[in-house]
Amino acid sequence: MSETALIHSFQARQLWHDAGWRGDVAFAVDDRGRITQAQGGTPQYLDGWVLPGMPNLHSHAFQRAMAGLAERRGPSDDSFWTWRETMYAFAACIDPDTLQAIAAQLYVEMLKAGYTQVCEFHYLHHRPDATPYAQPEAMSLALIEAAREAGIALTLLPVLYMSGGFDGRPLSPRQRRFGHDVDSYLRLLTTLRKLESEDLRVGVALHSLRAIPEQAWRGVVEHDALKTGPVHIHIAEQIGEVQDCLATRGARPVEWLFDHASIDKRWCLVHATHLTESETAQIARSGAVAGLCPTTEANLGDGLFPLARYLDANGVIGIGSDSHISISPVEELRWLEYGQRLNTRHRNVAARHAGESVGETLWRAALRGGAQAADLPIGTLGEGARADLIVLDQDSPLLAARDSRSAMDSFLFAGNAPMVRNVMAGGKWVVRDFQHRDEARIAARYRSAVERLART
Ligand code: NGQ
Ligand code: ZN
Repeated sequence: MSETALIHSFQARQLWHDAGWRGDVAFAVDDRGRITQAQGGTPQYLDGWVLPGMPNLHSHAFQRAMAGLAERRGPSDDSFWTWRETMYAFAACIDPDTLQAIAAQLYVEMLKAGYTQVCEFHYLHHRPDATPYAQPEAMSLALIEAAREAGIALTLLPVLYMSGGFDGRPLSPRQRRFGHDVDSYLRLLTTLRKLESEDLRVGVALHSLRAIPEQAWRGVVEHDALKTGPVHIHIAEQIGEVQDCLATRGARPVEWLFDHASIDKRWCLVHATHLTESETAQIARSGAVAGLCPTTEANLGDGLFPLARYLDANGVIGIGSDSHISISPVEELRWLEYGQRLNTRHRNVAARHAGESVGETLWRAALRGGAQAADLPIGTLGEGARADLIVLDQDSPLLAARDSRSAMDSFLFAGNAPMVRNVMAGGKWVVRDFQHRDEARIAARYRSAVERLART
């Protein structure tokens, strides 16, 4: 076979670039699933709005199967902390096969919704009794396999989780299966890094400041293993966490973090909800990504991120679906904007300059920040990038009579039925006419897995 036979050519009626929509754009995809300048045969015409797929920078896959199971009021005032107890009880029932079944279903749903990459913030490492699996990386492998089945790019972030509170207290019985000492964690990281490929990046996650004892901190953040690749951490999500940090460490979480690590573009600060003005400016200046998860933050009653101030300081944002109460970049971005509108009683908050579109501003920002947090060549359809794209449904009545000034806002604000019709991930059509290539089998396996869980 000649080399050109492996190049697939496309012609898009409208293609999204960082600078906006462009009409009648030709592009090609090579056999590695990357965008190439080279030319292939007759182009396939994409008769719709074509956008780079969205990276999902924060996921705890197993939590998808408990979506909707924590919405009934308990005996006391419900909060993030009571939700966490429900989540821990649920986490105790997940084994590698169940995790793979849940994650594959989740990743299929992500692709159908327009996410073409996911960062897994993965801490469910050991058996429920906290002993390691025969293969200590068994749970990580379940996630890798699920991503392969679904066809989504994965940034796996094995989580270091050492203590159960800011005072360095030991993990509670239900947290013990998450735990590592630094050496066993580094062994896991080394094993997983050997598996890196075009579709799999391995980074580092520190669960939170409260999960790393103060005396272990320096050894961890200064370790060579953290000198390259992405580093993600949960931070300042709840007021209780800010108060505990002040009480035990004499500083607010973001303040403490910046005083005890060199925070730069490799870092993703997940949630970063409760910030002072100077913390907001500091994150923006550092170039780190603020990993926003608006539907989860709403569901858990976290609070609202200071979006306007942060964007004015040129802060980098990305979005994640976190607890997976909702799987849709559209809904994340819509909630991000609507939270700000409800809070400020103004409109078009994310658009900081007259004439700017909210939808375009947010999609563009989340592509850029998501790609940075994922540390993969994604988020653009430029030369060498992964061919990760979504094609909107040209038959959707909501897109009728829309032009390049209005299409993105109609996509993000007007749709209830999904408008994502076709999805290419790594150069392969994984979703065609709203159907994932393997959705029936993956859904059937998911159904039996959750039915099994419901009986335990
Ligand atoms: C998690 N989720 O690790 O899944 C956390 C809850 C914690 C969110 N923070 C546990 N949304 O923060 O301790
Ligand atoms: Zn999280």
